[in-house]
Amino acid sequence: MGYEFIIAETRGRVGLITLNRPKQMNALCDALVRELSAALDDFEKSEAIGAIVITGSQKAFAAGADITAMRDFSYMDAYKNDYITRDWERIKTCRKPVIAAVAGYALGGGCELAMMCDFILAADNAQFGQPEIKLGTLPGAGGTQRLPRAIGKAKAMEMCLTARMMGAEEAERAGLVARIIPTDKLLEEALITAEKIAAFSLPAVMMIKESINRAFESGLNEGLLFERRVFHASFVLEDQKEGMAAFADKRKPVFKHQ
Ligand code: DAK
Repeated sequence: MGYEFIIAETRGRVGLITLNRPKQMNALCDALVRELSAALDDFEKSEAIGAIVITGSQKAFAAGADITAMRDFSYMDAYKNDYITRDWERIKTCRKPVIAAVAGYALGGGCELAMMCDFILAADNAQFGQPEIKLGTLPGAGGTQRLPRAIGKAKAMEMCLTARMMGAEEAERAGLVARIIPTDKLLEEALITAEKIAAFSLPAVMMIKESINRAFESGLNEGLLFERRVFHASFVLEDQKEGMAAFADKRKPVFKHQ
């Protein structure tokens, strides 16, 4: 898999995508986002992959969209070309679980990219922020919508209006990240977590992801109804029969991901 701005590799049943523009702090140029989208396509298609990790370097997950690339855009450049959007949306539509393993800066589009993943594991040096206000613009890839849902209105307003960065401890307290991990252990721990998920029944994992995502897009009753229907549907899975039989037989289940 030859890419210029990312490295895509597999580790067991995990697809690992490393953002790789070190000189620009992994700033998200159009080509990088296109490659990210292509790598997600490949992992999504592959029967051998059950979970995906997106990471950066120890210094920067991603310092946002590439400012030098977009500084001279006209409205029509951005609008007609649907700037970054098509490939950007690919992260949201991924049906397999995606973990963001964030060390260093996750700013602007970098923070928005992390928030589009299913959950964030943060290194103890992680710094999250939406500093677009300093550039005379605003978060444009979900920041004004996902950040308040994750950490509440007060903190989201303060961060977006002042460009204040949030460290890992505050981010964990506020609910933005699932867990903090020492920086030098981040990738190892993210891969262990992803491998654990990937070992479970893939369709059951996908059903859980889909159901939890409904919690953000529907009222409680609609969400509960969706969950009930998916739960009932899970009885069609061979893996459900295997999982419950294995529990009764006091042995480890062997999932076939079907
Ligand atoms: N773009 C381009 N280059 C960047 C960059 C960025 N976002 N961030 C860092 N760099 C480059 C720097 O220019 C510098 O390059 P050289 O001067 O060495 O050539 C190199 O990376 C190292 O950066 P620094 O010298 O500044 O390093 P420091 O450690 O002093 O500071 C920093 C690190 C991350 C705090 C600082 O570089 C910084 O503040 N960077 C800008 C952060 C920022 O403002 N990010 C928000 C960008 S706006 C959308 C999708 C996405 C977006 C919008 C829409 N759609 C789907 C529609 C996203 C928008 C944004 O993210």
